[in-house]
Amino acid sequence: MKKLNVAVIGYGFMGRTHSNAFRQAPKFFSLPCEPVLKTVCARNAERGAAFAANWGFEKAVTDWREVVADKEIDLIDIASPNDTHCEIAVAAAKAGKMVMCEKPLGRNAAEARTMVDAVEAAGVPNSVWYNYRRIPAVTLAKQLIDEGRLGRIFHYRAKFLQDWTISADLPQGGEGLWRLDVAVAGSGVTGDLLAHCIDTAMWLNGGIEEVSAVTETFIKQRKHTLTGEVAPVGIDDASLFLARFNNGSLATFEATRYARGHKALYTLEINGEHASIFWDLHDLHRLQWFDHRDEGTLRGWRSLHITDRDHPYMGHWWVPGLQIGYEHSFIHQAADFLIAAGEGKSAQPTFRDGLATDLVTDAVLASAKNRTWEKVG
Ligand code: SOE
Repeated sequence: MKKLNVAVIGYGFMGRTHSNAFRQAPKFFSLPCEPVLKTVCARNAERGAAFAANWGFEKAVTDWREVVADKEIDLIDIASPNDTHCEIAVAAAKAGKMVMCEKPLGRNAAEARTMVDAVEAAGVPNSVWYNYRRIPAVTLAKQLIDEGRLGRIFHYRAKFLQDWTISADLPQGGEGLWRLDVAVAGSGVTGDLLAHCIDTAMWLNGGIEEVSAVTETFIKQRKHTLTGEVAPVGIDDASLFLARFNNGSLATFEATRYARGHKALYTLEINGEHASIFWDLHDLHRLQWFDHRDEGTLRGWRSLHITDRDHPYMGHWWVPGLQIGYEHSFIHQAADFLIAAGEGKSAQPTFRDGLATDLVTDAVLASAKNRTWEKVG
């Protein structure tokens, strides 16, 4: 089988999810090419070497420019902090490489647009890792909506709640904590958590027309890991917004890292004329479904266990009734990407889809700052 040489840039949490995805995808999916974990790029040489040995990369390098210049590399997968995405993606596309990028695509829409221009000018397959689209229950929700089973959509409701930054002693910046450093991350929960909610929402329910947002930074100063100095915190700790979709439905979105007790509670609910859907990341293999057309005496919320061979992606896994998990959403995306790339195509969400999300997050931040409704650019 044709080999496709992969370089992964970054060796943190996302470096692991992506590397695992490329390792597992060919074992469970029939792919047009075999991904080969050629090179991992890590700023810390020792950690990079350990990562390479653990995941089976042929080598580790410390400068991403080496993999861009390496003629053997076919696909560059960016799993490094947000401030590196744009420069690496543009260079990779110019070198004719396929490019995958961890979300959010850019720190803002201007960066994302530069990245879209680069991959589209080069004509290279691309994709952004908004992994929750490929949780089978969420993919099934998309199918049910596209089949028109909900009828006209009235409401969309999404939340992404965490609690890991409540302590005022937590520093900002550096490995693991760059998400708190606005220069690196671009924004706080808006780009990190709401971006997931927005990506799924626009996939399921179409484009967002306008938003009205409020954000808050609860802890105003934190020590910076790299300088040792106490510095102002520039990220949003919580971000909430109202939205109107192009299809006329109304939405509420909320993301925070200050919801004590919630670790990664991503929930979404859609209310249509005939039916409603509810999904919860903490119970990710279930889709809650209510259909008003059911016989009155038996009408009620059904809890669908998404483990059957008829359900999206599940025919590739074990036997009906046995669940899969979070990491499988990345495996599904790697498989979908490699299948599309085999035909020279991109896999959704493409860089252009990633830009659409960044345009909404920019509008959310502008709305919160200006205290106005903002049209999505
Ligand atoms: C933040 O804690 C984070 O790891 C995000 O960066 C991921 O995108 C999200 O899926 C889980 O939470």
